Amino acid sequence: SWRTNDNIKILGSAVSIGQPRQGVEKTPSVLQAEKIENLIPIGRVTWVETIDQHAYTYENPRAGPIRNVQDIAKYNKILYDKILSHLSTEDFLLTIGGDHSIGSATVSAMLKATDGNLGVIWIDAHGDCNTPETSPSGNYHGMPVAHLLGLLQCPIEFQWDQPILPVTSIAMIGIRDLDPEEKVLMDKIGIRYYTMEIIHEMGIETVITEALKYIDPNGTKKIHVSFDVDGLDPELVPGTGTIAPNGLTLHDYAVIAQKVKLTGDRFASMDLVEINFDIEKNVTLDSVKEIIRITFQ
Ligand code: Z70
Ligand code: MN
Ligand code: MN
Ligand code: MN
Repeated sequence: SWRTNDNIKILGSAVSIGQPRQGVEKTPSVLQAEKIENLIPIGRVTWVETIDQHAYTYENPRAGPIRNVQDIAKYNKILYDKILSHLSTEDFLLTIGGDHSIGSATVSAMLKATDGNLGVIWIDAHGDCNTPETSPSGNYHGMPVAHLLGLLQCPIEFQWDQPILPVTSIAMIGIRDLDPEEKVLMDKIGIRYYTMEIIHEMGIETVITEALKYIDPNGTKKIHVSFDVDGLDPELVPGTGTIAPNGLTLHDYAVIAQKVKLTGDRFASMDLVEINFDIEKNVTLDSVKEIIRITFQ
């Protein structure tokens, strides 16, 4: 099996303020009650803590072109600091959301922890590359990648000296629902993304092999996987806020995970986000459990 000496630290990120639907913030406590840690056969697994958005946020529903921006900024700074304080180099960090707004905090923290020596695989139906100017929704969960790349003008609360992610350090897989201006921006900056169409053409194994080579040409970086479950097909994950048909299969994810795990202890961290059991529980929970098994077996 894979990396038996490492400690797996699970951090719950009970946050929904990056998008409009309630429910996604309950996922860490549901998965803790389900004892998903028992599905992880390697290392010593601990639930470190769950960071509740309500403990840190204040009423400020619409402050400018990013909804809840002050609240998200405050929450993400706390998450970023907690990751850096809890994480040691021997740990694997699994952050369970919550919506994908947390992705800018987790990746920033990993960039800081690795001195920038980090490659990111972003599994998603969406590009998450909107800026306030291109976003049709104003929802920050559609913006964390743009933020990581330094493309967002953010209020001072959102600027705490986060490192910027070079555009060549991220590859996106499963993409099939881009907003028109978001796509223009993504193509302009040349971010690497593999659409479902391309995946069907190339095959998932070639895609993940090429993606890893692209973000980490010398095979020396730590690898972070940010997994938005809407990257999977909605038949597998009906319990998510923004459904996009014709997604990845669990077998596709197994191939991705297999290649990522071949990096050994350089595979350092993962986000699991946008799971909303208020929308659907049975099928979605089965798929989430399968994701955990595939990742850690
Ligand atoms: C759209 C927006 C989105 C989910 C990201 C959707 C964003 N592009 N939705 N992840 N689940 O509002 O920016
Ligand atoms: Mn998405
Ligand atoms: Mn996303
Ligand atoms: Mn397919």
